[in-house]
Amino acid sequence: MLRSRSLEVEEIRKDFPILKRKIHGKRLVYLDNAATTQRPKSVIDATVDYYSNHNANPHRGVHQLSVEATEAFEGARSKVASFIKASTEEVIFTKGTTESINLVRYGWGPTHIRKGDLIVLTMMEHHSNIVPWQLLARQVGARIEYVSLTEDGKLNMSHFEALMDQSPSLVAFTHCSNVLGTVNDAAKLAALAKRAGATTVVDAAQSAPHMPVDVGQIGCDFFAFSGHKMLGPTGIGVLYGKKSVLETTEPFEAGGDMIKEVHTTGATWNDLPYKFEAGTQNSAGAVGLGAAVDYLTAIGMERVRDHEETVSAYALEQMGKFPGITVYGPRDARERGGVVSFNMGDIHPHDMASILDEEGVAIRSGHHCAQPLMDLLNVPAMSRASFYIYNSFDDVDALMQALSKARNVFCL
Ligand code: 7TS
Repeated sequence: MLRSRSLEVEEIRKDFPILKRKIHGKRLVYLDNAATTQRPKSVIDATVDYYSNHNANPHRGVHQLSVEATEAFEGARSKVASFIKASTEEVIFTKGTTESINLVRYGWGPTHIRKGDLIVLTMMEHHSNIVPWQLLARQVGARIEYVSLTEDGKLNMSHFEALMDQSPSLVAFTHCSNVLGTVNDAAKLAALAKRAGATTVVDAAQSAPHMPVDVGQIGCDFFAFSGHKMLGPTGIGVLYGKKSVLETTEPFEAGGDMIKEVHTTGATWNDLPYKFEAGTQNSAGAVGLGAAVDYLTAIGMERVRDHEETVSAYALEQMGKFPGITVYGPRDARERGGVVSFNMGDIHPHDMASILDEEGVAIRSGHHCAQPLMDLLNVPAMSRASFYIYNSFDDVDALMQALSKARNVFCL
């Protein structure tokens, strides 16, 4: 019996073919959802159906298949737009969060950030929300400051506000940390940044898949997330940009479909969002993402959030009782997403992940692409369990049993 308060986990699991797999003869307990989630059959079927029945190059032909492909691609954009409460012209398809943030770095950055300007980041960012800004700062001569963290892994708001007093040009922050699980109050941060005159970029890789999102209510300028972390295919992601901000953003890549007219003397740009979608797009990926949005919407994002909070609270409770485990991030599940990072004694996280794998339990180990945070916490690496809609208390119990085994193996 797979117990959960808010979701029919047993029913949901039936939709995911891979969850029937055995790993080393054991039931697969997939707890690496912050890296990538699994895909339900409806998403797999939607991409197969697209390739089997509707495939052509969207926006490029008047023949029947091209019309169908265009409808499928634009239908997916409409679904994504409703999912985050944006308009379709504000939804740009990209490869994923990383490309979305790089689009802002290259398209918006050099024309808006000048020598001596301040870029504010936080100490809990993923590398993909650090390195693009380091490159931009190096290119234009800007400087970067990082918002410090409190003992329990939340943003130090007095430091954030002190940095706002320095009138930054750009404030880029994660909505939910992929290491600490901390959920930041994006609306509050965006409002403070806006009042200081800054443009805001929200890294939503770990939030959009897990909680209701309304980009207008958040009030940010850019909002980036990945399809593969929300049941969708790999190689498809989204950049939301506020219309007025996208209008002053230069194209990131140049080529087919992003232009209105090209002459030997120059070119003019297509309307939003096509100005940012050069070349043949990953239309099958977009269709798959549309199916993932349908799947999540049918469950309801409030319930997804509630379920993850329940499972995380149970995991935090169990880990709290377990001798020798250090858990990172806020103690209260209401302040975090479905990510629990930990260390046990001196066991290296890679050894921990290998032992857990023998029990069929898939977790991630390493620096989680957040090395500044690892440096701050003075650890080289962590183990991380991350949950989604198909995880239950039983998965947490399986994790705890595997952790007991690890403790015995290392005679702790
Ligand atoms: N931002 C955050 C907060 C992330 O967690 C990730 C991926 C990214 C950006 C980049 O997303 P991508 O889809 O472009 O790769 N995070 C992780 C992780 O925690 N483990 O593997 C990938």
